Amino acid sequence: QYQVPSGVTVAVGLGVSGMAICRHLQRLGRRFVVIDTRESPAGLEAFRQQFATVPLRLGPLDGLDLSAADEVVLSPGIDPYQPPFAALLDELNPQTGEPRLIGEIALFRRACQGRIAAITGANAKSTVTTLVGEMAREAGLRVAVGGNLGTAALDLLASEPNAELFVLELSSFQIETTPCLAADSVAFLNLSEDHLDRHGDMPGYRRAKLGIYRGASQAVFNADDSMTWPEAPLAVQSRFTLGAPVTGSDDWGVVEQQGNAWFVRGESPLFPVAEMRLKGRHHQANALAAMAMGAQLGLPISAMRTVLARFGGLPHRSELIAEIDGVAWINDSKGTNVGATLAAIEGLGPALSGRLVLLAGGVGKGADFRPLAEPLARYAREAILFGADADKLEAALGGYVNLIQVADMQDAMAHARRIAEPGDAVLLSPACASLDQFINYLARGDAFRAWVERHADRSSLDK
Ligand code: UMA
Repeated sequence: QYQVPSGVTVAVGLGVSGMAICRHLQRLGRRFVVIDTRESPAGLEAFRQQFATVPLRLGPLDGLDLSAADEVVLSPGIDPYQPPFAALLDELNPQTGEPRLIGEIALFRRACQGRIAAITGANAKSTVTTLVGEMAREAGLRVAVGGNLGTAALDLLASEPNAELFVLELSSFQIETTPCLAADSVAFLNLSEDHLDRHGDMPGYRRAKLGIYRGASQAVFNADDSMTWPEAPLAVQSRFTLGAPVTGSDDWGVVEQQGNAWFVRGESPLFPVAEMRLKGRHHQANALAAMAMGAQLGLPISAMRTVLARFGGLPHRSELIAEIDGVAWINDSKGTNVGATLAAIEGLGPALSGRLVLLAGGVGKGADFRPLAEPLARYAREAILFGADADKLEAALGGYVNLIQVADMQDAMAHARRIAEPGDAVLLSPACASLDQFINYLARGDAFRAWVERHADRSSLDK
């Protein structure tokens, strides 16, 4: 039994957000206690050093009595629908009139003085967040960028107190515990299967993401993906499409003019797609979404165009590491779900003179891998599978593409090196989380990079 003292705030989770929540509560001078379900969470040392006098309870949640707490602030990794948190879902804090169960982003909303732009979606949200941040900076705004990507939102308030605009990438977990974000501009980019182990099913996952629209004054969504559309119209809304805008609309789109693709807004041409440094259809959608948000935030097209001509992409997202003997080695370790891997295959496949060698596997989070089968049949030489859910991948892809199962990513890379031919691309886009064999997707991508760079050196020595 652990009864939380009355009148305190409870911070749950000792990860990146948990530490940011603690620092924020301390800045506010609030009394708080901290809980983590793990016996020895990774951040324990750092916590004890920074918050020596703050009570901490570790281990299973049974017997935890939260009834006296003012407010419970969850880290995104904690499911609010499990006991003892679920019982608080409909309760209000008598002091603020807000729900007693909230997350880091709700605290951020309360404290933030600047404008907020927020981006969600199953995939590409980091790229669009980064683009919008760069565009705003190019236009001369003081801007802070973070959230699910990079620095935790609450830490931005302390590190960039004078920012005029906060550009946040938000996950479904973060939105779920934010009663009303009331952002100046939000974007919901796309929806495909991910995190079903937590949200139960696609309607549950979608419902969580739709929460980004709560209280928003302007919104951007994907005309080609009806799952992203708000359930009730907002005052200002812009749509983007990879095709031509609907006649009479001011949608953002792409049209062919005399053999060249142009970005357009409604019927007005903006600039040729070829000016953009990032290649592939999926990046055109990202550029359109970023421009639509930029326009809502009052940024000039010239600044947005400059950034698109310069921006070369983020690490671990379809990142070209090296070409060895005519074979491109591409790190898309951030491809942690089927939608992301599909985007990488369909973006890269048509551009190759050879074929794709796909390295995939890890923890599948309950996803259906079958949507990968057709595109792999079209573009792949072989799929090399490893990790916890390799069998599930094999069952979904067998008969469509040549397959082999190996023990781990290192073996997959060695095998890829043997079978790849000049003009091919070896693509690490696992469609799975990495947690069975790596600390996170960054470590997986770094291991891929290190292997490629070692072999690139050796290959140039050989010559
Ligand atoms: N955990 C417990 N018990 C606890 C607290 C956490 O077991 O009491 C576990 C969680 O189940 C999870 C891990 O610890 O497996 C980390 O969870 P967390 O909430 O402590 O995570 P943070 O370190 O605070 O990092 C979170 C985001 N992580 C998640 O949502 C899982 C980070 O996004 C984000 O950068 C950070 O906050 C700052 O905002 C990472 C991520 O993987 C990149 N996000 C998912 C995604 O992009 O698909 C949503």
